[in-house]
Amino acid sequence: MSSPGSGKTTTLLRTLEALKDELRIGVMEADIDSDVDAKTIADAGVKSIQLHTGGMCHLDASMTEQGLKEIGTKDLDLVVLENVGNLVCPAEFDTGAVKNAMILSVPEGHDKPLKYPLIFTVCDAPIINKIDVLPYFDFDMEKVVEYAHMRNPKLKIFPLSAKTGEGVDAWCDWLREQVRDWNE
Ligand SMILES: Nc1nc2c(ncn2[C@@H]2O[C@H](COP(=O)(O)OP(=O)(O)OP(=O)(O)O)[C@@H](O)[C@H]2O)c(=O)[nH]1
Ligand SMILES: [Mg+2]
Repeated sequence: MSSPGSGKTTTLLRTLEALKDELRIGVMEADIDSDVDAKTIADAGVKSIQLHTGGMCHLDASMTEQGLKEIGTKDLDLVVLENVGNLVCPAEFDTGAVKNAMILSVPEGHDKPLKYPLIFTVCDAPIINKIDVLPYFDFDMEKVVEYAHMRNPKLKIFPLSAKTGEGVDAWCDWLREQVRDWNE
């Protein structure tokens, strides 16, 4: 989950690059319209489908269920669902996901956990993306961590750049751990 353009698809591409040789991964891309993101993922050689919400700003569990039937989970270790770009509605609906990650990108500002509390409360792992542009923004990394932990002290926070790859290893380690724990 994240705002439009904070880097869900780009982070996913980096993640797939790191994990696709060890895990069988499928991607379900949700958007109001178009199949741009599903094509981007398919071009990277990963199984993907596009879900359309028909104008709605979020996915719900029944749409996820339909998506899982379409993609077929028999030969997959991990299915990733990219929700519609929005910091509000996706947090209000349970997609049925085992774990939820969200992305806040540096240009959006460090105050977002104060202004959009629910998404930071319901997610397990916030990613702070676009750290390569930190020199150009008044983004306070200590404050964002403090504000996010006010919402949920258990959050594992991953600052990274999907563009340069910095910080992606720690995020992928966490994801690997989640898949291992789930399969045990
Ligand atoms: N500088 C920089 N740009 C990035 C980074 N990650 C993504 N971008 C750029 O941000 C823009 C949006 O990235 P996407 O990955 O399409 O974002 P998204 O969240 O999937 O967008 P929607 O699916 O439309 O909500 C693109 O121009 C990316 O190249 C990053 O770490 N650093
Ligand atoms: Mg996207």
